[in-house]
Amino acid sequence: RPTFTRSYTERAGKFSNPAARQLLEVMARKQSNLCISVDVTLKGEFLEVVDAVGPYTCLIKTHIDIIEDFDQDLITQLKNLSSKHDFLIFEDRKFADIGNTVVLQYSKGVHKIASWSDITNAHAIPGPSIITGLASVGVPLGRGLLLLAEMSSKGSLASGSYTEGAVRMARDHRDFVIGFIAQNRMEGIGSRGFEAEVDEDFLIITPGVGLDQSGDSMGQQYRTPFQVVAEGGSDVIIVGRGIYGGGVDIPTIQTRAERYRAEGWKAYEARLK
Ligand code: BMP
Repeated sequence: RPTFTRSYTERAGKFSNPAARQLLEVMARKQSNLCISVDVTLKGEFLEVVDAVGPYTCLIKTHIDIIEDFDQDLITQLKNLSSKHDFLIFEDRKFADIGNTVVLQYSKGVHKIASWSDITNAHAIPGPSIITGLASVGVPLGRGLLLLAEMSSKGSLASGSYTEGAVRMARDHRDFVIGFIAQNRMEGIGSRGFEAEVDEDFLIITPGVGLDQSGDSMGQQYRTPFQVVAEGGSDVIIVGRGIYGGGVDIPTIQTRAERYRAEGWKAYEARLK
């Protein structure tokens, strides 16, 4: 039985990585496969939105480097909200450098990402050394890594043999790489024939999700939760502007978050059958 037709709870027990296990457990507990990307640029607004949508989400995705008035207190408050509402934190850092540099970017600087972010991600472009570098910091802390295998933007170069290469890199680092940012499932991709027999499971986390729009003016492309989860077999949908966008008030943001949570969950239940 392919992994994506099993329940999140059943799959949780199969992951050795603590961040992957916790994420799947939260998803089952809250009936949410919705990751909310809170791409706003002021601390106060960021925390207000996170507090408002916390009940509906399994994972809050951040771009911490866009916050203009970042300080350590933001992290303290974000972690408090993650306990209050029971969600994990995913810093969408997209590391893309040599091992030695990503170690420093992950653990040091103003943001000290490794100290608070349960999950982060990296491009495969530098080769396996990016994983070993990040793992040297993240594994002792129980963190998880997603590799970017595909992107949602028009004309993305991450396809074909590039995607295959990313999947092979992930297979060699199962303790730390928990899955992919991708538009499709990766089973069978880049397999040399024998991996198909291995009971492999990777989380597929998918951005480019929207119910009311098909894209934006800068190359973003949207599919619906049903297309992504029920038809495509993805595990987690990422929604940003579909929830907080358009300058709407907090009650509207909450209504939208619940709508995406319900749609994502319905699509998951549909594929289990
Ligand atoms: P929105 O739903 O507002 O389009 O936001 C999508 C979010 O997902 C953004 O934070 C973007 O950086 C991220 N993202 C994406 O859109 N496509 C990808 O392939 C990878 C991403 O991380």
